[in-house]
Amino acid sequence: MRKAVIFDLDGVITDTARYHFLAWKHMANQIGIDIDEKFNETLKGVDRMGSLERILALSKKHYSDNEKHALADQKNEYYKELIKGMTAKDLLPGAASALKSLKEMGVKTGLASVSKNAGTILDRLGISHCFDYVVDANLISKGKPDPEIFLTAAKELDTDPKDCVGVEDAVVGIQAIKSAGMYAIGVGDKSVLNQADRVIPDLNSMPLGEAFKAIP
Ligand code: B16
Ligand code: MG
Repeated sequence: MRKAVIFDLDGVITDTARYHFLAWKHMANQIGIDIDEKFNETLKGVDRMGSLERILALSKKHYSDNEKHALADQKNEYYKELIKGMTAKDLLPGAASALKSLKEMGVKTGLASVSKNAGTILDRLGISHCFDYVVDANLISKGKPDPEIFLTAAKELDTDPKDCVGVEDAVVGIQAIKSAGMYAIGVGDKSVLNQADRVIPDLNSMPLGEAFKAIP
């Protein structure tokens, strides 16, 4: 039986994608770039500086490292304002019950988010205590699709990667889970997350109980 489940945050436990989009759009508009929701899809699971690089690639202007850091800070300040009002109401369907059931089954739980705001968001959602280990994005040197973040979670949970299940909504996240040698559950669209071992619409469909024991 699998011994640990490692969850992504944004798009799996809560939907902060909309807030990231509004904050990036606000920043981009101030330097004469516009982005739409379709473009925002390409930023899912990509870390802060990686997302900024993708946005700046839409412009011909060159930005120095100092300018880039100032723009990233500007986006983050706006994003922090937007997430101020988050509460347990912002948990995605099935998230709270899946975490509770796994605890009752004695399965360890971890969080693998590249967001430097993950700790704050977990506190606002009231679920910090539900995880045995949260990877601090500040300690990770390589973002998804590199497996580093999932391997770090497995190590800290003292569980062999082959005994872990990873849960992700982003293509790069599924790639990271598979490269880590774990079983990958995608949350979202089967045609997009086609590298996952199984795809579910939301955490209400998370395999639990007998279904969890049956995961190969
Ligand atoms: P921050 P996840 C990711 O969270 C988001 O999907 C991505 O859109 C965002 O750019 C990234 O966190 C970094 O977030 O600016 O707060 O550090 O999906 O890995 O939970
Ligand atoms: Mg995500």
